[in-house]
Amino acid sequence: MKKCTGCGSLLQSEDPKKIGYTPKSDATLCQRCFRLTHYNDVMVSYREGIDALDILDKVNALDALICLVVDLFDFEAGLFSRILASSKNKDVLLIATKRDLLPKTTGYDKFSKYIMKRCKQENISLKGIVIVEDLVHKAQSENNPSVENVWQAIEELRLGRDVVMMGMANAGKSTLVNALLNEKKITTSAHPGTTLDLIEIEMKGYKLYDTPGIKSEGSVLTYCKECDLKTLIPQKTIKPTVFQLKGNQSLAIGGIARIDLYDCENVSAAFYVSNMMNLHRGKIEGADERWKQHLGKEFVPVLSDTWNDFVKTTYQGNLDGKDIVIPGCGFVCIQGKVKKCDVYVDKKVMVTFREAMI
Ligand SMILES: Nc1nc2c(ncn2[C@@H]2O[C@H](COP(=O)(O)OP(=O)(O)OP(=O)(O)O)[C@@H](O)[C@H]2O)c(=O)[nH]1
Ligand SMILES: [Mg+2]
Repeated sequence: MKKCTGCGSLLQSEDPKKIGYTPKSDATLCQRCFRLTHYNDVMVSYREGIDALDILDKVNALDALICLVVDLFDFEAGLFSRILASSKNKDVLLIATKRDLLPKTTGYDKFSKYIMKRCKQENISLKGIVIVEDLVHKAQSENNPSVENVWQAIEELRLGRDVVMMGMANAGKSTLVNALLNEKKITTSAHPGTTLDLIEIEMKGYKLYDTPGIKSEGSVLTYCKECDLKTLIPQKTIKPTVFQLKGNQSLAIGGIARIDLYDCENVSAAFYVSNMMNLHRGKIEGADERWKQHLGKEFVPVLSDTWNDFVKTTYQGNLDGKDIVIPGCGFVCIQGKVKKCDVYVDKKVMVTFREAMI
C-alpha cells in the first residue's frame, strides 16, 4: 500500500473520516495534507490523537542516530522524558530550532552552554548540538549555512547507521527535513500533529526518517483553540515587553496565565511571548474578581473561560535570574527581589521555573 508523502499515513479511498483518505486512486498526498498545504485547513486535528508509545516503539526498533529536534522557544517541553527514555543507549544529536524567535543579541555560545547545562541537569547525554537559523525564511540550504552544519554533524555521528528526527509536536522536524533535502517534500504546518506516521526517505546508503511529534502534555498549544494558534505562536523575533515592578503586582498573559508577584523590590519582568498576546498589569487586590469578570472577554485567548479551571502554583524561593515558563506560550524572566510568586494557569498546563535562558 502507498503512503502519503506529506504525513506518512497509509493512503486509502474507503473512509473519508480516517487518516490517509484521498478520493483519487493515483494521489501521492492524502486529502488532509493537500488541504493543509494549499488552504491551511487542518480538517481533523491530531494534536491529541497520536500514540506516542507506538512512535517510540517504532523508533526504538531502528539502529539509528537520534536527532532530537527541540524548539528553543519551547525548550523545556522539548526535553520530555519519554523521548529520552526511549533513546537510552542511542547516540543523540540535539538540533535546536526556531532560534530566530529569540533576540539576536543572545549569541550561539550562550544558547549552546545553556542547552548543555540543562541536558546535564536532566541526565541527558548528547553527542553534539547544532543550533539552526530561521528555516522559514531561509529554507534553502544555500542561504542558510546552519543547514550544512546539520549535515556535517549527521555525517560525523551517523557511523553507518540510519538517521531519525524526533521530538515534540511542532518542534520543526519536517521543516528541517525539507531544508536538508532542499525540497518541500513533507507537509509542515503550525498545527501540532501534522506528521502522522514515520516517513522513510532513501538516502545514499542509508535511510532518513521523519516522525510524528510527541504530544506535549502540559503545553498550552495542545489544548488551545485552533484559531488561537496564530496568536500564541510568535511569527517573528520577540521583542520582550519589560515591566518595572514595586510592591504587589498581578500580571496577565492574555487569558492564559496570571502571575502574582508579592513584595517586589525594583523588579523587572521581561515577557518573552508572542507580540500578538495582550499583557495586563494590575493590583493583586481584586485580581480574582477581575479574572472572573474579564476571562474570555478582555483576557483572551483562553483555554477555558471558567476561573474554576485554573490552578495555582506557588514559588517561594529566590526568583532573581529565573524564568517562569508557561509551555507553548513563552516565558517571563524575573530580575530583582520577589518574596513570593503565585502562577495561575489552566489545570492541564504545567508551569515550570528554571535558570534564565537569556
Ligand atoms: N520561526 C520559525 N518557525 C519555524 C522554524 N522551523 C519550523 N517552524 C514552524 O514551526 C511549525 C511546525 O513546523 P513542522 O515542521 O510542521 O513541525 P513538526 O515538528 O514536523 O510538527 P509535527 O509533525 O506536528 O510533529 C510550522 O509553522 C513551521 O513553519 C524556524 O526555524 N523558525
Ligand atoms: Mg512533522
